[in-house]
Amino acid sequence: MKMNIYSGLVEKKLNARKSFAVLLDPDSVDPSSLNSLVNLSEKAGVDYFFVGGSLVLSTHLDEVILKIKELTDIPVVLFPGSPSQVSKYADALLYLSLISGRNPELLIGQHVVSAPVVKKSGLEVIPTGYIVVDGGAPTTVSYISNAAPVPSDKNDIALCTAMAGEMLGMKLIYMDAGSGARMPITESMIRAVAQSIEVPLIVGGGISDPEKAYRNCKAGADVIVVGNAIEKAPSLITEISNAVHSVKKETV
Ligand code: 1GP
Repeated sequence: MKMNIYSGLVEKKLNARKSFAVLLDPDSVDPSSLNSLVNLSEKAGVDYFFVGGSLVLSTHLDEVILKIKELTDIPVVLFPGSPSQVSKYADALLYLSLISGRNPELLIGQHVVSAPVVKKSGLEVIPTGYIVVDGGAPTTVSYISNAAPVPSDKNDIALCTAMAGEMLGMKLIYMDAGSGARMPITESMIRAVAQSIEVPLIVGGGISDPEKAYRNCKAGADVIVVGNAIEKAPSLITEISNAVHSVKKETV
């Protein structure tokens, strides 16, 4: 099994280097916006493209990924909202198990159904414990998952969930307040979780300014994911990338 993306993440964590991932929802990007988003990302030193969405109504996932690949070497990581969002053209797949929920379909059921397709894809598969945290409004992910999010002030629940995920073998923990969340995850929750696990920690949902991205990294996030805010204001790509990469080892 390939482990290039994951070993890169682990190495960066060891060196306290933070990463910035731009989330692209295939439903929201058209060829011209994709072109400029990729160019901006390339110039800004973005580390990864995460591609996926809770719904993905469009059928051009392969096309979007091939286009990104044509324009840049920035790795493409699938962040699928459903088993249909698998493309062999990506570099890796976050194999998400919704460990904050109690919906067996999203813990293991859909994985069983999609396992042969995922295996055949040849993708680097990264087992990821997905923790949805209340972001102040019902988001697509909380509705679709039919699972209650972790209350935003219950750090203990989040950290115990992350610890359990790590001990079950998850290689990444992804804490998400949901796309367009009104309240991004608090730094105190990020800190509590980061101090309880050794695997890299991804944080996303409702991050809309470079200061918040910076504070999240200082609190222990290893990868910051931003989608919604960038769709509205693409120039944020440069600002957030600079903020994330300015967090250096000695300041963490
Ligand atoms: C959502 O974590 C991602 O699943 C990113 O959220 O779109 O709010 O940046 P935003």
